[in-house]
Amino acid sequence: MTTKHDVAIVGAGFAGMYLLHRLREAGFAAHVYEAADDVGGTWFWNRYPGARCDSESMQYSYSFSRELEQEWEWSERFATQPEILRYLSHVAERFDLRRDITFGATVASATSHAGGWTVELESGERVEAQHVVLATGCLSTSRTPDFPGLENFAGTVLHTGDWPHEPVDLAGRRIGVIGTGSSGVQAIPLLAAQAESLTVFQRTPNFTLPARNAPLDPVAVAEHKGRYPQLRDQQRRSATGTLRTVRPDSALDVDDDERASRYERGWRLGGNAIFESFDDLSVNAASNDTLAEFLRGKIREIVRDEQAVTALTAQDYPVGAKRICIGTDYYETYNRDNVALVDLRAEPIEAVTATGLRTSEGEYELDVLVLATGFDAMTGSILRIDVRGTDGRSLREDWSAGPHTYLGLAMHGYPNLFTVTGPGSPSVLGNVVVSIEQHVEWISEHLVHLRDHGLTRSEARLDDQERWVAQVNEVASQTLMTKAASWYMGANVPGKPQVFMPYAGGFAEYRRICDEETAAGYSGFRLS
Ligand code: N01
Repeated sequence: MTTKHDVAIVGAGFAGMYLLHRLREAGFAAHVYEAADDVGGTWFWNRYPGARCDSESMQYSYSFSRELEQEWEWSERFATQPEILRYLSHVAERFDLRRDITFGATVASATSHAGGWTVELESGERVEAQHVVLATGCLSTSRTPDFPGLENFAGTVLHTGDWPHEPVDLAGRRIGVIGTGSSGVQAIPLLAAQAESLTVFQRTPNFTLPARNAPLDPVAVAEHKGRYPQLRDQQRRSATGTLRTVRPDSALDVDDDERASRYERGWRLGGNAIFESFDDLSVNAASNDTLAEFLRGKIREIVRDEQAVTALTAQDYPVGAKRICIGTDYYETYNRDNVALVDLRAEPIEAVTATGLRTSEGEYELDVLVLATGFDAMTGSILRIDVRGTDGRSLREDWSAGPHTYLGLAMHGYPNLFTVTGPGSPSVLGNVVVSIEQHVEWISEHLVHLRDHGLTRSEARLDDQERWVAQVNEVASQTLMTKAASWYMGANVPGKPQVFMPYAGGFAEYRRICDEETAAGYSGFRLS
């Protein structure tokens, strides 16, 4: 027997969960297919020590339910992974979502036909749906580089993006970590505190800002909750989906004392506050250099070992061109006696051996190897599914030179298929929950429009799509974001096309464009 839905949703993270709720409310028969055993998406898998969000909890949460946002109590400024997972589990309970989610269901393929889509699960089960929405997440396909000899390692190999659910005893072990992006930066201080020794293998130094995480003050929380409607609205009308207020001048327009004082303030406030200092840090290389120098100065102040300082300050790209890291005691950890930093630019990895890791300088003996090596970002989770559009065309082939979408929401040649926070949308460049809510609402409204007008098919027009791709590239080229080998560019996956994937024009502008599309009766789509 084949199961039939109006809408099949892939993924039960923040996006799939809200979409299910929204579509149900609109009267659609929607069902979610989720590979994991429960809700949570990226927050289900990323259970490494220290995992927490770098957007503030009062802002990184659903705004669609007044009751939900009033009743949920966040405990810290930046919520830990377990707390976010508890929140999502609470949301699933509160809105009775699990009854329409099949867990342990990995989608293998999705094939378009005249009546909609056939979705096939890895189990062989087939599902029919008029529409499919890929709510598969931007950072959910973890990536293990092809290290020679990895399979020979006699110790334990762990990936931050696929951390075991049972406790891992790391006490007194000799641990090696490869990778110093956001995941590595969060895990390293906690691993160092447990390990006999911790060796960090760094290829590219990052810029890390102090989180200044703290328990939330109940008075401030009550005040925030009292103003939630207004503050959520402010987030929606911002460039980054946050309450950040950026000073409207250039880092080059003020004298050295004023510049240093603004950066000091941002450093003291923690999180991303330092980006409030000036409005040209992401577009003006000379302004950006002043921030880079300030941050290198902080590293020199904190870290005592000269060799470590040299490796940690050797960034050769603008601040923010690789995603900024938010850490707690990250640089301080290099002052511990049991921590060593290995600069892979000076001594590249040759192989993983049975007993450790060998670089060009020799072998480091290890019991545990932690891979904080990131994700096949933005396109990985979409292309893991064999998506076939009209006339059997393949999304993997169509995107072989980089993703082409219309507004990061839909693709020409793939009618009735939608993506949440897909490439070509702002998604990862801000508070992703705000982006998710906007996409979910746009898609739901679009499906209601189709139903109300007796339409069964919606396909992005090729010329509008190509215009959007050009616009995404044009906007990115006006920023400094393309000036690093980052996962935004697909540069972390060998062989992946190097194009800047998210829309860098800001969330508010993007929302305006999407609203315009709706107001124009979806002129960028062929509806029939
Ligand atoms: O992954 P990454 P991540 N040999 O790709 C190194 C979000 N996130 O999991 O820079 C040696 O950033 C690689 O080196 P290089 C957030 O958006 C959010 O840390 O390619 N090293 C890099 O140092 C974030 O940006 C939160 O030279 C290799 C590291 O591995 C995104 O997820 C927390 C290598 C990978 O860094 C991804 O973060 C965690 C190789 N072959 C994640 N291959 C919060 O909200 C890779 N590396 C706080």
